[in-house]
Amino acid sequence: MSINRKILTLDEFTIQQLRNFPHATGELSSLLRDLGLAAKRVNVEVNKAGLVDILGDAGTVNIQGEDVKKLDVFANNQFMKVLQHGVSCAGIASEEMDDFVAFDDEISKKAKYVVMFDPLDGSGNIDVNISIGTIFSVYRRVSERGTLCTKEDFLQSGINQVAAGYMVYGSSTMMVYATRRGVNGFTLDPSIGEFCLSHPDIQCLPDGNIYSVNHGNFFRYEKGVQEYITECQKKDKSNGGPYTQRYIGSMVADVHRSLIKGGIFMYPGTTDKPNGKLRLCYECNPFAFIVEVAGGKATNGMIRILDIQPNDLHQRVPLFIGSSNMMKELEEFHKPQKELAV
Ligand code: AHM
Ligand code: MG
Repeated sequence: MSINRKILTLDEFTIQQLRNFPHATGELSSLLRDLGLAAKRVNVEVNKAGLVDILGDAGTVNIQGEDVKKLDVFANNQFMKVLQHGVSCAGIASEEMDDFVAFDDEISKKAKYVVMFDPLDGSGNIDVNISIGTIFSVYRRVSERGTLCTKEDFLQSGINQVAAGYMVYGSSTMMVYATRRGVNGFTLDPSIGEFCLSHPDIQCLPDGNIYSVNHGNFFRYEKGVQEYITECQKKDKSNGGPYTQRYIGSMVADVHRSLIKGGIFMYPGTTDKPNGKLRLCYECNPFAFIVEVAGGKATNGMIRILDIQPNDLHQRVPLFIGSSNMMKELEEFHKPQKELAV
């Protein structure tokens, strides 16, 4: 049997990247490997989700006598534990938890990075067999190594991200991550249980013809957003339209599609929720970093997402993200009022 040695696994790829930087310590590579491991464990449970529903709901006991945990709690624990046991992470903050966690052991205290994550984004879609995902962000800590990490380590603007990525648990399972050097995508090969490089050097096309937004909220959006959405529908063949509307309701899947095929994803503010729904630190910053490294753009309608200084771990911001020319087009219509700015 011939083995295709041209395909790199995630581990091989991160080690290869490391060789280009003689002074690199390998801490980021080891952290990415840890995240990949947690993702594989979560993937197994996501695939069993339907079965678990038959065997017992969250809060009950399964046939092995173990507690059946809600999948998002399970995912949260997997990512937290794997990072705690690793050597590169001083602490985490998660969309699932009110406050950050500083790892209180000697190895973690010496670690260089902190990680923020949304362990299972789009978890409302689990019951209906629709793609869901994990989103993560890696920052270099600003507190002194050797001590417990602090809130300031987490409340950094997105521009300071060292790496960011996401996993999609979908028709196949993928891990995509970005560093300043580029965005690369890996698909889980279930036969060997490894993420394999399948989408090297992902570029976000400057143009696209898919827009992604919750139309149900249309009458709650600002006028400029409404006008842009209407413009997407009005375009004729001569100017590339009408655009196609796609909205899965799992940000990971919707933005992944925009990244691969070109497109724009929007979660604007509404009259009742002026800052929208999505969290700056767990959802918007990581995707803004990935999409910008790939050549796209991300704003809150006023300023670049990556320039926003977070003041709360769970703060929400409106999000507009995607292909650079579509973002330019949006900006012609959407000139929001200052009072909606962060
Ligand atoms: P969650 O973190 O509670 O899963 O919510 C985030 C999700 C995103 O993945 C998705 O884009 C959005 O919520 C959909 O919200 P809505 O149903 O309001 O359109
Ligand atoms: Mg989420």
